[in-house]
Amino acid sequence: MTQNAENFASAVAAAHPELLQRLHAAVGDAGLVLDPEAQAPYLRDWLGKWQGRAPVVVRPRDTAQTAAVMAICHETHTPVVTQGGNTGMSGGATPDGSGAQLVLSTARMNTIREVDPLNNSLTVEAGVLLAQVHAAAAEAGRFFPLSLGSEGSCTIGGNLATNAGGIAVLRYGNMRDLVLGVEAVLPDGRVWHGLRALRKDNTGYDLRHLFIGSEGTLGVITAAVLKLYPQPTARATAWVGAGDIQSLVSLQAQLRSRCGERLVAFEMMSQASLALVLKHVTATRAPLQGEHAYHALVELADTRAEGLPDLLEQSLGAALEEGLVQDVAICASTAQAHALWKLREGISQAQVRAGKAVKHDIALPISAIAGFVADADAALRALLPGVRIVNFGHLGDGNLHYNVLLPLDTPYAEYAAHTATLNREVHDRVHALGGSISAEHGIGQLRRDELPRYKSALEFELMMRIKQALDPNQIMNPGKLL
Ligand code: FAD
Ligand code: 2HG
Ligand code: ZN
Repeated sequence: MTQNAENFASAVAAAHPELLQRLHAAVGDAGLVLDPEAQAPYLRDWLGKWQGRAPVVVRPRDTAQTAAVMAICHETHTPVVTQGGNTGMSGGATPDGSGAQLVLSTARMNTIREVDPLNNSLTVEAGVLLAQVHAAAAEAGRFFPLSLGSEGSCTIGGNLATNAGGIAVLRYGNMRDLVLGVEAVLPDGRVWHGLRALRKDNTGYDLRHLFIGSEGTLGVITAAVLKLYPQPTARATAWVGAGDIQSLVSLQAQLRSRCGERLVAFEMMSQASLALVLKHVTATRAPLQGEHAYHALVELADTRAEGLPDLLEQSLGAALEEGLVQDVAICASTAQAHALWKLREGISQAQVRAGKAVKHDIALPISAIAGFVADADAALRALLPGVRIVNFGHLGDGNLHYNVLLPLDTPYAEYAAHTATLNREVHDRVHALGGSISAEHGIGQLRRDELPRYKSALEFELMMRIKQALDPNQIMNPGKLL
């Protein structure tokens, strides 16, 4: 330990002597992070938007150690912020600035407990990375479909706690749809063993769904049973340029009818979003000649290759002839498909480099998207002339990342003021159309204060009652979600 770390450790020990001793007894040296330098990555989110403090970062090795830690926190009323890969977009995994909230990292709970190809299921601990789940499923000749740009760093626990979405929801659903069972440590340290591997179980309330999407506010998810699917062996990928967003809305409906389950992704990006990636992400090039107001990345997949390329070609050919789309490029190789996905997955990074983003992760009925975009674009441009709108997302799910980029050097007070105004402009419109202000990123601390405006009083009260029932001492991720 450095001198600095020793000083910090003794300051923590002086402030919380019993707590630290008991935590040490529960998780040992390897499970405690006291060195401020080693703690730093746990105290800040990846966007650099939130910075917190914590007396200690605890890294339990397994469910039993997590239960022991939670029992201690329950007795001492110590607030706990659970953290997986720390890739969240809403500040849910960052402690506040009080220095009182302990961070519980699941990083060491990273065992794949069982793969059962006959049952098409896989049991994993919460700290296993999504990419590791993909690899384990593939090794068993199966497929786990959740697919996010952050899959090399995000964890299954985080995916569950945020009910993550991503690029394959259109075909397979979001994380909630991909889970058979959950194991969780309750705020008082008891373990709920809900690791059932069943597709049918009507024995009362389905408690796993309470933990999915709960953002660390009801307990610590320690393991899960995930659904596996047949491994698609053939893919056909294309890029499409269109003159307006309504054409893409119509195209996705047409492709759904023509291709059925084989349509696995329909991702949209505006010309401004594409231009951002081309400018800020290395080794990328424009997929089509000329500019189009909107673009889509379309992918079909199947366990049989026969007919797949023809189906894509014929479907997009028909859309071209009809004038629904302006241009199409169909990939001739896997390398070409990777290059297209790099464009889509580069948008988040490009935004970080290009400006200060005011993000809106919204869901709308797909039929309302074009009207919303026309209305919101006009309103925002009237409000802030020259504003950069970066509109992209999972069009096939009705999920837009309707982001606004302010210049990188925007002073904090101005950024905060614009954020409040833009949020209100966008979210009021979304709400009026029956949409959601968080489609897939969760509420965290980013949207907490906005939530009561858009949830009915009854819905809010029911959520509060559930929180009270499971976490009466309010120690699980205080200041997030509710
Ligand atoms: P963290 O960020 O560590 O935590 C997120 C929340 O879950 C926090 O509230 C935390 O307290 C809670 N939590 C974490 N683990 C547990 C646990 N074991 N028990 C209880 N609570 C827990 N998200 C999407 O939905 N779709 C996308 O397409 C998408 N693309 C992304 C692309 C990039 C490049 C990046 C950086 C992020 C993207 N995300 C996306 C956001 C993020 O990756 C997801 O929200 C992911 O599910 C978070 O997982 P994590 O392990 O990093 O969780
Ligand atoms: C995506 O779809 C992610 O790429 C990130 O959900 C969205 O950066 C964003 O706003
Ligand atoms: Zn997304």
